[in-house]
Amino acid sequence: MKSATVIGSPISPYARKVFAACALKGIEIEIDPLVAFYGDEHFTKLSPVRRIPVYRDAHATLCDSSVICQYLEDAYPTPHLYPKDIVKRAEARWLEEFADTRIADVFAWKIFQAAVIDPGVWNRPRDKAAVERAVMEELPPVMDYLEEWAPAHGYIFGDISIADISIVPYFANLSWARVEPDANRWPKTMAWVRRLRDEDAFARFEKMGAPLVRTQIADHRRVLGEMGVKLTADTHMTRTDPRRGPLTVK
Ligand SMILES: N[C@@H](CCC(=O)N[C@@H](CS)C(=O)NCC(=O)O)C(=O)O
Repeated sequence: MKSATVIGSPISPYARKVFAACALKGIEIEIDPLVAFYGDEHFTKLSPVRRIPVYRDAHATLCDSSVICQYLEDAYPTPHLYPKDIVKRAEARWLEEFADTRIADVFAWKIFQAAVIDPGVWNRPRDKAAVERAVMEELPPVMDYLEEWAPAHGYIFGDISIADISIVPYFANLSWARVEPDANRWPKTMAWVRRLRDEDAFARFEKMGAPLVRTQIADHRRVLGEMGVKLTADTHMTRTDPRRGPLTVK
């Protein structure tokens, strides 16, 4: 049995990208559901930029979802998550990069942060105006671009690839911020996203994240344990005060 530990809360789209890759590769994971910003000193040793997810198996301890997914592909080549065709592979990597940067910027750092993270982590009021501004001005160009790539059937490059895995988790965070892009305006994208969110590799972890958004951070482990999630015996979340990591750029 292939097994690994992933440090990272199912609330994080980057963590769910890694969870989905592990699920598709048949890797059984134990989760330390560390919420971003709450890592202790031992976590800083594993992740010097203090970001989740961190992946650990018998051979490696790795930071960064893209590095982790590439490692999983190298270590466990089937099923392939990167298209074999060189051009498609490069395009898939570009879409991964677009997800990790621009989609993250709008969906996570602007919308989800103002709606959920600011009140839940930083004790700041929910900034409805900031959410509305991002939804009106910044979301549409991202959705227009995705609509160019979204397939009418199946997945972007035939089989599920790193492109699908990287993009789709952000839509759950958008739902948790109570934002649903218009399916009439972006029909292909919203149907493709729905198909993937219904797949076990995504749905299972989205189900773990959903209740946590409405749960006190101190109770996350208990709630996940009650859901039957396989948790690590130890946690890197021994602090109760949140701290931003050292990176100022996204
Ligand atoms: N490039 C990283 C980004 C990971 C990331 O930004 N994670 C967020 C949570 S979704 C985090 O840990 N933020 C903590 C911080 O910025 O201090 C990856 O792909 O894993």
